[in-house]
Amino acid sequence: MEQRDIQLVGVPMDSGKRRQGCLMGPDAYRIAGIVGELELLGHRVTDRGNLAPAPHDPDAPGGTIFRPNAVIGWTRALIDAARDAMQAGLPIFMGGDHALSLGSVAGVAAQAAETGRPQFVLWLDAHSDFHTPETTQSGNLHGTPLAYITGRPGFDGFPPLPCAVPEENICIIGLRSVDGAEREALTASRIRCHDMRSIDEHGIARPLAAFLDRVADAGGALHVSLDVDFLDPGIAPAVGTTVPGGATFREAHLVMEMIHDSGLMTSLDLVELNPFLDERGRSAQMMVDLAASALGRQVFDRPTYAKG
Ligand code: 6HN
Ligand code: MN
Ligand code: MN
Ligand code: MN
Repeated sequence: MEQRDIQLVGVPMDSGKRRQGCLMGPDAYRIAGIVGELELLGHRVTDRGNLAPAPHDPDAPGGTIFRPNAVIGWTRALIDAARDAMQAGLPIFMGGDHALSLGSVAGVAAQAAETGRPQFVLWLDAHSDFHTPETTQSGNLHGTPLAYITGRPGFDGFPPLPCAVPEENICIIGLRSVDGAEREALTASRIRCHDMRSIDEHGIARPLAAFLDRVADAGGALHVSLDVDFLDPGIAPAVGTTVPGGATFREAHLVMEMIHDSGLMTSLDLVELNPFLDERGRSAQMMVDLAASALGRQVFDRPTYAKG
């Protein structure tokens, strides 16, 4: 198995939504043993510690958008941190809420462009996170990263996007909660969407395999953004935006195992874990196990068993 230089980037970001707690995420992943689990697989692991937002104007209380300036500061810091970490190996962004992906994806895409590789994004989420600051009803910017990284307008004051990700290079799997304005924009876009109804009918492997084939054919870099609420709340309760009917234990692991087998993943977000809502650390552990599966952990890796 290929040994990777894994770069852990802690992002204790909580400004993407009103319900607080995601800032404890990076430490929860550390306590759940993410370093040791990845080292067990033969990888070199560097924990780069926790990031801080770049200096930014204070946010006025009230306002329709929650803490826009803090999110701008985080996005600025993340774009630089992501480019840096990409040069050193395979970054894992340990969130923090999903607003961190404005910066993580913008940064890795800029780095890929410099090396001449097209950027692809696999979005594993109950939500499409395709609002702009103009269409969001909640005012929570964790619902906007896919709009920012595809270059949709409305992100005034945010760092200019170094390199937009083409819509046709994005695949969302796990959808079951999409707002009206997002639905309209998604339908008009070239983003590939696979909702839970279609996963129920056709399985999760086929759409994923088709997407991975496209990444491979294009010689692309693959960023995977894993939102805790992709998973069914019964197996991962530690998230503020649970939606029933999510991915099962095996569906989620199969996705990560197929990603590993493809050898295509170049960066990973682990987002939306709110340890305050967890039950004895099980959601944190599940996310660490999924990261390990994407990096080579096998369900069954003893060929001697096959002999019966
Ligand atoms: N997430 N569409 C809802 C909103 O508030 O805009 C939910 C967003 C969830 C965000 O999944 O990271
Ligand atoms: Mn999300
Ligand atoms: Mn979500
Ligand atoms: Mn697809």
